[in-house]
Amino acid sequence: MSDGVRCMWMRGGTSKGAFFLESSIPSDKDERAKFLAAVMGSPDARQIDGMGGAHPLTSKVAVVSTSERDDSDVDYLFLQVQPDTGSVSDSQNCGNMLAAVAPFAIERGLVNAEDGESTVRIYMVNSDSRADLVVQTPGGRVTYKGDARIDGVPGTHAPIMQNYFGTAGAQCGALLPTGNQIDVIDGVEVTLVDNGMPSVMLRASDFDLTGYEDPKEIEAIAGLKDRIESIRLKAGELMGLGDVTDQTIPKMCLISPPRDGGIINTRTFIPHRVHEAVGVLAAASDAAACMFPESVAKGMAQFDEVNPCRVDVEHPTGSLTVELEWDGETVVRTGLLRTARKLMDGEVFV
Ligand code: NQM
Repeated sequence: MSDGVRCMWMRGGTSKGAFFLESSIPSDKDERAKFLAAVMGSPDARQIDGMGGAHPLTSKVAVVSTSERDDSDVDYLFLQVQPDTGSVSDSQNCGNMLAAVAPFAIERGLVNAEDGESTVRIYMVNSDSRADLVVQTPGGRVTYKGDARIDGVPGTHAPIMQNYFGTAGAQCGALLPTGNQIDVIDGVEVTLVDNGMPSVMLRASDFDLTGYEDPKEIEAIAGLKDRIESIRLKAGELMGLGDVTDQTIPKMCLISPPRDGGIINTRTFIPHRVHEAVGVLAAASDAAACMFPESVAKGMAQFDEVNPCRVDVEHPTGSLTVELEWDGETVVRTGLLRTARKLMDGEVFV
């Protein structure tokens, strides 16, 4: 039998996956990809011979190390393992997994905890930007128990506050990568945006959808995935991301008017399966796009002009609250509440 590799399995927000110290996995990129695909049991849509949960949201990896930067305690690299193909991509960041990076860093001794609350300063390698996370640490130990509730996760848990800096244009160079509030691709009006997650906003009604359909219902509509993918490939070029065929960005967000007091309602292709909720940074990007009066959200988005503003992005299983702070031109801070939980600490065998 091969040797086991130390690994913690954690839920971060509405995602879950493997958390490794960088030093415990192969450093060569190809070797690392092979190793992680084997950990998850890919390529195989069911991931039956591995730990993955047969969905992109449960086939995620966080690689954490001590940071050499003055402004950060740890570096976080996010890797997405696609269940069916086994491809491993570093093209995107993941704000849900990020929620668990902070407690993981404390649990593994990379960061010392205070009595009460501890702030972990994280450099996010994928998007070359930073976030400060506040973790509950009574008596200097991480607790996962608490009263915070996030939609898409049953029960309540300890709050983890996330403050992101420098997310506007992190991967595309500008909050509106083409400089336009509207672009037209394949005859469809879109808004291209990057507030930490390159995203394409589309009106659900342009695809004969209400926008309130269940993710499975949307995935089953004949021809829809192909239309969305055709727009995605062109949007990737326009956003300066190059050929995105094998990348997990940009995300494709179908929007419709909010029904529950939120700013907008969403159904997001990530980019091929439809999210059961919404990605954290995807929601941050969607909310930011809504602030532009001529975006595709015109006539749908409901917000007032306070700064920082707090808005709810509606999704299939509830809503996600995003706080945006502006400097007049762009977003300078994005705040989000998440929770996380340690599920397993041990060794994984490939
Ligand atoms: O947008 C899913 C998730 C994500 C990404 C995805 C995320 C984010 O919900 O910050 O968290 O879009 O692939 O975990």
